[in-house]
Amino acid sequence: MKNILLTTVLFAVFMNLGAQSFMINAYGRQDKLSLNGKWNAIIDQYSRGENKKFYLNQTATEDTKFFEYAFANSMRLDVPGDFNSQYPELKYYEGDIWYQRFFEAEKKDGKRAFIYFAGVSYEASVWLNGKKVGVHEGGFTPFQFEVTDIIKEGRNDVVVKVNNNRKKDRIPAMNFDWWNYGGILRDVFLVQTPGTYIQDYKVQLKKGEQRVINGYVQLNGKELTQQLNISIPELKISKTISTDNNGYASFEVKAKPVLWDPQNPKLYEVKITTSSNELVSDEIGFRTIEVDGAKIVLNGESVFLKGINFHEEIPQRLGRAYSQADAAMIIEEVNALGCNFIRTAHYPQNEHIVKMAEKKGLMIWEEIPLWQGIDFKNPVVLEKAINMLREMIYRDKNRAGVIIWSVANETRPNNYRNKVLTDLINLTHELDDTRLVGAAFDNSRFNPETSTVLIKDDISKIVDVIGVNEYFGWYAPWPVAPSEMKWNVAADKPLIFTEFGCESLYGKTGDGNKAHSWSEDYQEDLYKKNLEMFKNIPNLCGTSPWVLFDFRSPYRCHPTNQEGWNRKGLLSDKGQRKKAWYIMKKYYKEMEEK
Ligand code: GCB
Repeated sequence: MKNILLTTVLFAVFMNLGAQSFMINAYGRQDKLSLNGKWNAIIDQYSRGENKKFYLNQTATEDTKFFEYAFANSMRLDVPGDFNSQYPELKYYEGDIWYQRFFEAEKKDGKRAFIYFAGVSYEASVWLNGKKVGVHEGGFTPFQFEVTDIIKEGRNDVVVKVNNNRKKDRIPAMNFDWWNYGGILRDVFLVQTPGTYIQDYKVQLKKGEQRVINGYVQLNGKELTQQLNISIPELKISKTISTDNNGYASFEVKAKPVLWDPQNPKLYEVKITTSSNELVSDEIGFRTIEVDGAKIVLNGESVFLKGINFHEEIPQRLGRAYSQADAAMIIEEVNALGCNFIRTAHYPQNEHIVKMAEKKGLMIWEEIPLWQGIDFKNPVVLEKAINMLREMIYRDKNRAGVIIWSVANETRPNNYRNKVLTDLINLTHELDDTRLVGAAFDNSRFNPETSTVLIKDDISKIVDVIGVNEYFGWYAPWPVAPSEMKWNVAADKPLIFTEFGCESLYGKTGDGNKAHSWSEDYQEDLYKKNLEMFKNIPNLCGTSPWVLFDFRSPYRCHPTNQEGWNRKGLLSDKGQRKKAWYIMKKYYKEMEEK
């Protein structure tokens, strides 16, 4: 009975997720129509829209009929973009919002059509011309639905119901320290492909080799056995391969690429062409990343990660970041601090950010939103986490910049959590043996008898890299002088401080010894103390302060110091540099000179 119940539950999850693999690199496709722009929208606070068939977008024609909704003349929302930041009355809104727009399409003989969403938070249900095409759960990864048989020549009508309620079985769950932005957050396209198209590919250095590129191509369609060409013109590589009955072909070529690294983030144009003349192009870098004892080794040389965390948010606009211009603004501030590493906290951020970071020589820690408070007991949650992990790795496996996949942030040991994280770590290694697997822990503890910080957590033993979030001087007082603290946390493997810091209000001066002064002076002093402590940690391989900008969070209620902002930014919400910024800048400059 228990098994039947479990099977039913898991089946329900897969049905719900729609589980259609999206095409990799939609941005690199030849035939795509942007569906960005103004969409009509209806607020549906009590979730009556499905019952009332909003997706049919009807207007009354008979004298005896009427409809209590209409997209025509309704409110308008920009896509991409979160809805919370677009109207004052939506600031705190959590629930259903229905989006609708018309678009003109050309129906092309023999071609397939897909509606592709780069990210909708948190759940999207999609209808085209009145027919339901699917549902996707998870706010930070792409999804697509095939609409070949539904799309019409001329005017088409697409309707999306977006829901951003927080729920116990969602990821993240009921509570999280950032704004619960809902909406069609990222780009939307109609992509048209040949009958058989390139669904997926991987082109990377072979594990442990600097002179061998390998990978695969996966086709989707009826003509699965084809000849494909993979070329990297600058490396004078042009290789023809044949796919098998399942549309799959792997390949391996010798090559002497200039390796991607932060000083020279070299990317090569890679083109994949099928017999039906589909061409997908990408820009791909080649590098190796390994762990050697307690060191992180990039292209054979040990590297120190000079990092920073940020949310996918433009604080000056009080909303989510979604465009290339937004990515440029954030990455420019990362560069100004002298970083070579970012942690895209706490979820996969949009591809503009990931690609721009890679182009600017930043190594990336990418994470699924398994953030505190997760209901690990519920098997449905494990299935959702697996799906999010698969989608993140699937989307970004060709990005040389991504060096670490992280499975969680701040989860406390118990049997259920240990089982879920173990499954996720094993799966990550299985899906990608060329990158490192990490997680961020907040359960290291100071032992006063030995003046040593230790961790007791079985999961810390099975990650490749351990991330520690430590808030001495803020959530916990300094137990002894920072220079007297010893660290023995996973001493045999690389340790990164994935978070440290404290709040300060830009422009506030005050007592550098008092946390409740909320002053830049206190924050500056806390940073100095941390840097002092870092000197005595032999396995320290990187630091990533929390956080680049002040960011919006309903957690943060102090009426004058916070006003709905987490104030741990090195930059204020207006982008002004706080005193601690200069401390970190100097530290990273010194690390560069070492
Ligand atoms: C943490 C969390 C981060 C929070 C931060 C804070 O440990 O990982 O998401 O925003 O602390 O400011 O408390």
